[in-house]
Amino acid sequence: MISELDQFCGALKEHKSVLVMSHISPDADAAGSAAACSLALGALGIHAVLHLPDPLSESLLGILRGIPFCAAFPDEQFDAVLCVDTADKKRVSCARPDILDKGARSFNLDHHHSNGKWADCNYVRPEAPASAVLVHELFSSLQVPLDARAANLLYAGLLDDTGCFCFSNAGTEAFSCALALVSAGAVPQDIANMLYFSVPERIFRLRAYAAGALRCVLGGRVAVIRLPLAALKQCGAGPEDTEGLVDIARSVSGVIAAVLMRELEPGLWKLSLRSKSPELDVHQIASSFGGGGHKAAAGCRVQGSAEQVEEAVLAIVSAKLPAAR
Ligand SMILES: [Mn+2]
Repeated sequence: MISELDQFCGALKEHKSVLVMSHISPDADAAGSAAACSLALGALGIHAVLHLPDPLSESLLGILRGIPFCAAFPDEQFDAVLCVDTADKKRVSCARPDILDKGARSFNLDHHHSNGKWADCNYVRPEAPASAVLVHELFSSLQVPLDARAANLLYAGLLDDTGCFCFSNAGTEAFSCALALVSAGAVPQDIANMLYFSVPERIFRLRAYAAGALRCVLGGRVAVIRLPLAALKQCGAGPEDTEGLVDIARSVSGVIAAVLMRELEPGLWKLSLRSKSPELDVHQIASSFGGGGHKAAAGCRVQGSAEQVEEAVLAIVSAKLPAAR
């Protein structure tokens, strides 16, 4: 029997030119996995262009060093588009999103629970700890040898999506993939240095602000951080600098659910939700606001004043909190 992955790869190989993209505000798994896909297709002689239009943090630019990509929409025709780590068609980051409806065959490779297999061809495995793991499988299905460059890109995605192998998705699949990537030449120390130990000063100002703004509610089991637009401005930081800030709330002892509320524009908030308990599914909470993600990490957008948004989300969180032990 031909596997879902082999079918996906077989269909992908039929194309001569492929535009490779990922999701809005890409993280290391999105950017690293998409970049590795472009290398795999290139190795097969397919013309693959990596398109990353969103602003990228210094860390991600470090991970992508030496990998060609374009921020502006490439002025050429593609017979296929490959979207990596993107649960929803509306979340594809593309300078010309109409390409998804213009006849090019669409491919969707992802590990989000909320992925509704929205493309013409889909390889979606929600139990995979990172899209990087799926791209690693794609290399073997396409019979493309994994070189150190691709291994480093994928290792960055795997490391980041498993919270440095700290989250509930850090199981045997994550570790066996890590072993394969390191065997193929990924250098964990280099990737950790780029992703976690090259933090610009403005981000420390932002972290200091976030730590100061932290409040523990609902008996200390939920931590909330509000990040209004003015705070970003005050720290000289941009939206791409807020990645990982929710971990300050998650790190507090006794906290089961962490909520980062970031103001996108007056009256509109982006919520990042994290759960430390297998009994609390934050994907469910995010979906009740039209968002999504994973059981332990999810996000959504909510309209209203800071007080209204916090009250609305805490009402749902408190209803779903597992009983205190
Ligand atoms: Mn991912």
